[in-house]
Amino acid sequence: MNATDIHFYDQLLDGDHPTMAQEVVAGLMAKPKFCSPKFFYDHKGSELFEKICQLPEYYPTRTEEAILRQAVPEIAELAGDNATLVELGSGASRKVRLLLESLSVQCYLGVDISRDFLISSTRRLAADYPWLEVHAACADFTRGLSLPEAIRPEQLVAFFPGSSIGNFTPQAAERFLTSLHGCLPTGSGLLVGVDLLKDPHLLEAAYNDAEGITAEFNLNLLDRLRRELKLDIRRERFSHRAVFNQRQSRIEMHLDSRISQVLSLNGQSIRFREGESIHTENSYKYTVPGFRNLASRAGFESCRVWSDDEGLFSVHYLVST
Ligand code: AVI
Repeated sequence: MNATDIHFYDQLLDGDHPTMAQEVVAGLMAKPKFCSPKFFYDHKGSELFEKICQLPEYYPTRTEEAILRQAVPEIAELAGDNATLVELGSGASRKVRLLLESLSVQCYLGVDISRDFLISSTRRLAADYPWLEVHAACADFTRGLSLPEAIRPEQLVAFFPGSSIGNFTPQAAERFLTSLHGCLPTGSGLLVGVDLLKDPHLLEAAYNDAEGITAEFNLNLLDRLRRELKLDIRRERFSHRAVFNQRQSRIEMHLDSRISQVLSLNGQSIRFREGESIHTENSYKYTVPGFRNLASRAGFESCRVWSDDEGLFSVHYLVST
């Protein structure tokens, strides 16, 4: 194996799942209309998300990184020797470098839905850490995680950073953690980043940045549907909106139709009233005890929680019981 070799598994087409076109049509025919945020992440969407992570208004990334940097000696102790690190939604695999530099890790598996992005990021990891055995699985882990046979089940630590858990509803997050619990041996670790409930002004600013990158990220979804599903949907006919829903404790992202319009997809007519929205993302914000309770209902015991001085973000080390 040379330094840039990775073990690659394409799991996206495994199993009998609806296609992207079927999922999108069902969402656009529903009332209210929605589209899963997992479809944000084509190559351009993944690049835009990396830009969001650098924005001054988007505090989660830098706050989580600072927490991880401080907590890494304790995380190393909890993870033990020769761990296998499984990163869910690995994206650019940037934060995991903090762990690879300090933990005793033998094997890494990155799991992401964005194929090219996953391959290039994991190849960079393999080149930068020649001692590391690098695996990459292109998969929609929102449907559950399937560990490739080559992954040793001992000493597993799953890493789910960035508060991506917040993009599930709390019920779906509990189901997801329960299914993760089912495929991790007892005693496995789960290091998960969870964004915290805070002043709604700070939250809304994080999803309405001055440069308009988040708007671009949201609207890029329409470009993707236009290109990949041959849907006559035009970005200039929609606008980005992000608001905090206090009752549900979540930021909602929407694409609002600027006009009344009719689209046709797979022989179906999809009608929009002026102002009608496609709900594209929820980003739930938790309290530390609220998230701990959710994790415990899914079979994970809380070992340690770290957060920043301002209480913006939390990182939990959970153990599968
Ligand atoms: C990936 N996920 C945790 C981000 C979030 O904050 O919900 C996605 C995002 N959407 C807009 N900005 C960032």
